Amino acid sequence: LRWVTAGESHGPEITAILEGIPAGLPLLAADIDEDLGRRQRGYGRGARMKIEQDRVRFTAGVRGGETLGSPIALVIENRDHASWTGRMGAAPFDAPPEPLTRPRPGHADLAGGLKHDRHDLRDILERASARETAARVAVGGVCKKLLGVLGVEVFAHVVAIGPVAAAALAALTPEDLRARARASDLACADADAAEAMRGAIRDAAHRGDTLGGVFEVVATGVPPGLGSHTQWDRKLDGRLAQALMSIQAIKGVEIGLGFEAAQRPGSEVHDAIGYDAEARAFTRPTNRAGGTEGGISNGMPLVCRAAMKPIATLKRALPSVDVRSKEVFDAAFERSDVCAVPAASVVGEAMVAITLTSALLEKLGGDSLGEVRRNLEGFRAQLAQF
Ligand code: EPS
Repeated sequence: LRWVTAGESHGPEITAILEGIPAGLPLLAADIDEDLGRRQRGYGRGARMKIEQDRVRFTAGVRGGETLGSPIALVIENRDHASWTGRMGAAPFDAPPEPLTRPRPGHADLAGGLKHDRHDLRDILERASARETAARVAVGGVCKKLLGVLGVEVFAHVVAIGPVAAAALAALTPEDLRARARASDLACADADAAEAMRGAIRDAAHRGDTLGGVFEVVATGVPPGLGSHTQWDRKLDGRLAQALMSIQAIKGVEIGLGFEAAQRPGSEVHDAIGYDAEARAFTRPTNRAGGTEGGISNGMPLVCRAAMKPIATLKRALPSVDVRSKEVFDAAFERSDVCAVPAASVVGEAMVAITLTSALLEKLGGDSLGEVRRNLEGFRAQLAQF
């Protein structure tokens, strides 16, 4: 599987090209639009989301509601571009737009300006913007469609916003967890915690501040054997960590117990192995490994968490330096989200789906949906004989 995205936040559109999806997968724009809508919602989002109404347009790779096996091109319009044509068009400007010269601490503005020798920091922030994640969610939507056909479900839920954490929800089935999270405007399965989270976001907004948090991505129905112990860049846990860490504002990733495993003795970390003769499958009474051992999926649900820092665009801005005059000023502020953790959780879902699809197609091969399915059935029959 190969994919790239292109597009600036206030440019005309966001684009993605996805190559390697087998032919014959039923695929409708509506399948993708549902996730695009979820990414836009969520308590704590700012005014920009009232302007955008993200919808995908397939411009290649899909015909008559099915994939062709050729590269799939996905396009999402930036409605806000209409207000930016004089500042974001590709043709030379009639009059140069006012440059943005006061970098926001925590954003890519300064590091990117230094790297690319751009003094109008808009040249950096337009691409660094999390607007790009709309394209990731679209790519992830295609992957989720394929995974769904193969019995793999991926969903995310928010487990903390700022200092407010959701209760441990281990007693819930994945289906319940998913349903509760989907019903929440914070994507949080714990309704009491969600109420406190809303309060924390309101307080941060009043202070002109922003809030981060933690989301968890769960994948069920993942067959054992994805990824590999044999090489560093083929390890599934490493690939998931990279995929999640690459999301804008993510500063930490855990799989299973994660950092907590470092504090416990081995007897309270590793998952004992059992065997269910009827199902002809190995079983685990616990899933503290989070579904991977040795960089390979082990058949248990995959559980990853990602920590998001608070958004760097602060109404009550931090001190910064004007990159032209070198004078100290407050950092630039136009408008911002107060908290985008629920949105980031939808992006996390997409990144895990893309990573799993990639690993699954490596394991199974196949150029048509029928071939992939047959290969999965064959592998499952092999596992039952093991
Ligand atoms: C973002 C700044 C805001 C967010 C944007 C990410 O946009 P604007 O500068 O237009 O107010 O709304 O997120 C999206 C547009 C999106 O679709 O998620 C940033 O600087 O990263």
